[in-house]
Amino acid sequence: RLSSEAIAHTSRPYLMSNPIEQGKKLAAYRAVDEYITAEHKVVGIGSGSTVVYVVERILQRPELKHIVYVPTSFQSKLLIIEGGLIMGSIEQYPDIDVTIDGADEVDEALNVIKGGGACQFQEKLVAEAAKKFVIVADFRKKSKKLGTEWTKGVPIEVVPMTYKSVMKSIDTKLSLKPITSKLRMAVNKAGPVVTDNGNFVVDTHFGAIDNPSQLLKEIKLLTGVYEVGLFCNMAEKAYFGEEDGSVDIW
Ligand code: ABF
Repeated sequence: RLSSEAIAHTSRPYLMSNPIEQGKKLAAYRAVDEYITAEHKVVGIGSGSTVVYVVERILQRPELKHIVYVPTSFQSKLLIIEGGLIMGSIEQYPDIDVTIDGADEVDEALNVIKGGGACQFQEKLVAEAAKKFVIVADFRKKSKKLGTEWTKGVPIEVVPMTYKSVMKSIDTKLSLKPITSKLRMAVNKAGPVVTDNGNFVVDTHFGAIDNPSQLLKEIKLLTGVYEVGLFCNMAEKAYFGEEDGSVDIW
């Protein structure tokens, strides 16, 4: 069982009877059961509320206890520690067997928007280090085209002193014009959200994104950009827990 501290660090606003919460759990359990085996040595653990169920399922399978788990955020570290699992760093374990993580929006080509939780840099690092990268999400996250469905826009992590200049570059230098871009503020508005790496986040809405890989390349070239919440050509599978209790697998 996870402690109340670990659970408090997740944004888990619904009760288990809620279909969204049920969807997250269904997707997470199925992905763990199909992707993590006792032969694995190192597994990457994503961030967000769906990943809480990934760790919950791992804890139900004693044969997975010897595996080293690499976190992607402070929240993810807490889940590993509170679950009594073995934790390792990306420096110690640059070769990961499989990483399972959540998403904000996923298209049919498995391009993904991530970073709603401001953890996209470490999430990308741990996803890239993995032989297999798997997404778990509830039914709301499926999208015909990125930027059109359950979207919080594309989160861009920036070096703090560059947030204004990056916003200007986003407005003037990209082939896709943004609809809005805003510095992400803390819930109490007392200051900006600061990432686990000490950076800020600029949330940018583009509307429908026809070519996510191209947009990713263009944003990465802007001075001050640390990482972009677009994950293209990385995921090999995505599990979506549905309202009717089934799991849709892409
Ligand atoms: C992380 O958590 C993020 O990259 C993504 O923004 C978010 C998904 O959260 P949840 O599982 O709570 O919907 O995976």
